[in-house]
Amino acid sequence: MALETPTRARKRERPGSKNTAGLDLDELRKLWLKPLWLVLSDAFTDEPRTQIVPHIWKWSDVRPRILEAGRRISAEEAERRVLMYLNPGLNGAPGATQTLFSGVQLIMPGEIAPTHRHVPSALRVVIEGNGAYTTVSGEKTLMRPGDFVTTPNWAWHDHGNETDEPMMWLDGLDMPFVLALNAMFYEELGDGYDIQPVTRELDDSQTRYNRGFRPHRDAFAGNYSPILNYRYAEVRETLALMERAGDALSEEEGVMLDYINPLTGGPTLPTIDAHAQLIRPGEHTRAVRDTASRLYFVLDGRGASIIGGQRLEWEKGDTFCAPTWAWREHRVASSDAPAVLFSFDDAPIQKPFSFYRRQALLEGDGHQSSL
Ligand code: 1HN
Repeated sequence: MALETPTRARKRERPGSKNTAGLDLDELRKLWLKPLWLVLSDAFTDEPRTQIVPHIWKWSDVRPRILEAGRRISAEEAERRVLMYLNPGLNGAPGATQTLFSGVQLIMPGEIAPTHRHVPSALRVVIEGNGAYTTVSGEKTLMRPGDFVTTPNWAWHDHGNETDEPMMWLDGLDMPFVLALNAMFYEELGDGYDIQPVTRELDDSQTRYNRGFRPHRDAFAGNYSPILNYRYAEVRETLALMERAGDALSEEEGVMLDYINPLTGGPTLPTIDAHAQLIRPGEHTRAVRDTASRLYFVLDGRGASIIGGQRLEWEKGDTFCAPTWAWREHRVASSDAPAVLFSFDDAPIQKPFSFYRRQALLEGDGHQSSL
């Protein structure tokens, strides 16, 4: 497999890595001391290492189980009725990657998920259902399939379903990152405020900020996007236009767009970047890898991806993850419809510190051989 970094010499064992130099390691251990040179090569690896493994959560497995949870526990009792997507490399710890949490949430007709807030930033992508709401910081939005909804750090948020069908969405949070920093805070708005007061018109933020305008002398000062809901219908229109215009980054990522904070051009949340990409029939994207870990959610269609040498076949509603520095490429059969992948990643955590690196596979035909 053409998996070697092209410019890199083979790794040698570092000279001092086995030399205890006659020191009494037991005595040192009791004093909470240890020679660095014995472990240097485990920590300072040539390239990123991760315990995260590629994995796919099939919607056909998840859907009946979350609906069963819906029969056994109320949204209010659960507070958030979520089945977590666990990475098999994390020994049951919450997290789909080392920084990103994901899961599926269900709200049945007539239910609410009471108002709370927390340090982790969150996003939702609607899987099934039409018209249930999320309210964030006094703005309510009715969510439709494929819509991308943001919930910034420490913003009050509650959900409810006033429709007559179950509502299911994908949750994405930077929770494992916040936990790794021991920076968690959480609180409930409390008695009488299970549903927070709605203080703004429906679609207030979309109308203000998603049209090429901005209120004159705008007072918005968040480090996140002011837009609450990015409509999937608009994403599809833009992807279709980009495809017609032929301005695809076709070789590497198909026709791809980023969800942005219109005030900065940057990501919608300070820790999470989100994207949508169209993979056209017959397309097979060039393998790329970067230091971000990410989750993909299949908005439409079906196809297959090779992630770190592992082939994952996906269809609408499935979620899969790509570990840090794993090559990833996508394909859709010529006989299939175009597919749309939503993805979110932790690149914004890395970029301010110059940790972020990206590479395209240039050898051969630009593809991994799959296992
Ligand atoms: C949370 O607050 C939500 O608000 C969903 O819908 C999933 C997972 C872990 C921690 C908080 C929500 C969550 C969560």
